Amino acid sequence: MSEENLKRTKEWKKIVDSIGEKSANVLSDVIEEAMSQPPRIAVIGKAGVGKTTTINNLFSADWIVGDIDTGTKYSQEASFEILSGGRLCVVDLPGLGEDLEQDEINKKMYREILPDVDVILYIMQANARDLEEDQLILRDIVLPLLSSDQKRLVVGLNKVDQIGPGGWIQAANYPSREQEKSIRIRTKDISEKLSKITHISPDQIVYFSATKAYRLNQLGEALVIAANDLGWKLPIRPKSSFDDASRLIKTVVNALFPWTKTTR
Ligand SMILES: Nc1nc2c(ncn2[C@@H]2O[C@H](COP(=O)(O)OP(=O)(O)OP(=O)(O)O)[C@@H](O)[C@H]2O)c(=O)[nH]1
Ligand SMILES: [Mg+2]
Repeated sequence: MSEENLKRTKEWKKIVDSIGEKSANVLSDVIEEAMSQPPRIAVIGKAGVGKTTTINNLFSADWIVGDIDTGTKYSQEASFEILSGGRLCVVDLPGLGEDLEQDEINKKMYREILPDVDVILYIMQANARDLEEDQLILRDIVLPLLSSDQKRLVVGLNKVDQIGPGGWIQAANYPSREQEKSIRIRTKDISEKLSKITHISPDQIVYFSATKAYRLNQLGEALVIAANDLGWKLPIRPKSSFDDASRLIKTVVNALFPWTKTTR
């Protein structure tokens, strides 16, 4: 809403009556300035977990991905329009755990950048067995930077398409029933282990696959909710790419793969 329109509302009159016109104008300037700066999200995690791929597929970006070695060497930042309206500023950071010397540089970068962002998206691999390093990074680096503000954290459990038993159904671009069951069991186990070291709610932990664009909608939604909690700057939630499919395609997909209905 423009400042001009705001000043025509009943609410504006109420504010002026209660705090006076001068204070109300200061308040409106502060709100306008805050609204003009989109919420900032930093994406962090161990090397190669899919941080850049997630940003590329969530926001239609085109940043370099590391298929065989380090993908992101320096921090990169851009602002993206989100489907439902509003903008988000995203900072992609290099991953940890690849090289001792480089880790020190990257940890310093994390400590400099993370206190200034609204939301931290910590990505880890749901298909990996070893959680210890992620737990240590969360406990020793991320949580101290969040202090009491753990609502600023979203944990993304990526690469669920690689979890078995069960496999990915290419035609439906969806996990088979068996794989979906494995995904639920595995991600529940990870969430329980994470909740021992963080006090974040289950809604802040989202499993997904960046390359398959599976549950990216849920991830986007968790980010918007986390940003709104602090920034209240985004109008509504992101929508799913499935929302854009034709009625016929939706009917066919829902008939063939009925279990996908509730989670799309
Ligand atoms: N199977 C599968 N592979 C994925 C997924 N997401 C990312 N990858 C692959 O993981 C590799 C690393 O992806 P990146 O996006 O570069 O990972 P990153 O965390 O940004 O890596 P660094 O910047 O080097 O820390 C690439 O080969 C991606 O294609 C996923 O959901 N499923
Ligand atoms: Mg990267």
